[in-house]
Amino acid sequence: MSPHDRIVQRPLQADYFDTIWRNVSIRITTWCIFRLTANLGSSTNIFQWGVMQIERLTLREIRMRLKAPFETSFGVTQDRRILLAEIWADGVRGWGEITTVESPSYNSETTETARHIVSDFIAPLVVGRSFFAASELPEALSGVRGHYMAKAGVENALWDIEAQQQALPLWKLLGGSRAEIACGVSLGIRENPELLVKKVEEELNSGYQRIKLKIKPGKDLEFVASVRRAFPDILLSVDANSAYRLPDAKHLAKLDEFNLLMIEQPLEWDDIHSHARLQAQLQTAICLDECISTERHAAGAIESGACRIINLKLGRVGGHTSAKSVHNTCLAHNVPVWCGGMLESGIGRAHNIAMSTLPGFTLPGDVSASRRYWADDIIEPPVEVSSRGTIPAPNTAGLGYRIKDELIDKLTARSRTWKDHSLVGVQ
Ligand code: OSB
Ligand code: MG
Repeated sequence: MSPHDRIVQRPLQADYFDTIWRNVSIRITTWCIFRLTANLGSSTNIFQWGVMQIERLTLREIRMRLKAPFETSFGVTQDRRILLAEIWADGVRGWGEITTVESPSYNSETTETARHIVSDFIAPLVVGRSFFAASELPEALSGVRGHYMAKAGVENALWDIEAQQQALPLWKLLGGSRAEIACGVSLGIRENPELLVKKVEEELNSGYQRIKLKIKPGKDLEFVASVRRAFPDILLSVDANSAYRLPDAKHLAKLDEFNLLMIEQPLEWDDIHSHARLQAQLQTAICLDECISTERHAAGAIESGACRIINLKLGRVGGHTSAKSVHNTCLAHNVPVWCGGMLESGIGRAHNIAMSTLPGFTLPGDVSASRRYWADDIIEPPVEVSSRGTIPAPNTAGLGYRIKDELIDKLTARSRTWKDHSLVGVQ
């Protein structure tokens, strides 16, 4: 019998099972190698397999009143409607904040659009599923276009869970490299320059390292000139929240004489190209905020010369996974980043602190003390800023702050819970 005959005579079925078995074992081996390397990259314990089975998601809207109204070029805010995502996986609870404002005036999202998107699309895609890592969320939610803040609130809650499962502070899980972060403040538009100068003095006395002034047409040059005259050497910047247009270039160039660290988002919220044309006419660095929602936006803005600095907001870019990739692109291009704020409650603030420990955050951010915003924050201890204008990164697992459940219940205006009904015994 020739070898060829032997092959032909082998029962067909055995061949078939052989192929299947080989396929299955290759898949299992590949999966094991993938898991081990993934764990090597993300954790100190390579035997920690960390599957997160999402048992429950509660989306609640809390109402919180800012201590003082905050005025930007797009309006005045005092009463906040904040969405919180509370997620349970394998008996561990994680929290995320959806950092929308109430109207579509900063970007196109609102608290109400985020509630719709989480309720009708994100929750059904997430509850009952298992994830090896929070970084899988962007792929799982890729069928939902845009709505970055809605996605971020949910993804960030999973990052909190993953950090707790690995017994790591969130900032360490993210790859943070600094034990404290540098803080600045963002000051709303004031009635007159004298009031603004008084407020700046107060914040400098508290230790803040950088002052940012909100500006709009008619409330710009005179205000900036007064502050610069009173404090010739401080780190000073301005934020226009898209209040100007390219034909205003000559007017904006008058800001050059005030030695500002940056002009943040002078032109329209979705227009990177015009910022490149404006940057060519200014000495002062442009910093983009509203324009940057993805790593591709960041790369495009940097390569086209639309900005020299990027304000990185965790919600605006869709959560920690995307934030890390925007951060990495900026670092690779030597573009400094800093952490922006969205008048967050303590939960969003704690996530901002964790992100700000990444190595590319080389400028003071808009992350400041809880007491500047709230009479009673929803985390304990509240975020406090040292007399050197820094916040230490917490050393306990996860977000690193205790969540004040009772207070959150009291502030809750509405809430909805999704459960994995295939799990027995889940309340
Ligand atoms: O443009 O950075 C902004 C607040 C709401 C919306 C947009 C912005 C801001 C702030 C406040 O500047 C930053 C903070 O103190 O949280
Ligand atoms: Mg801004």
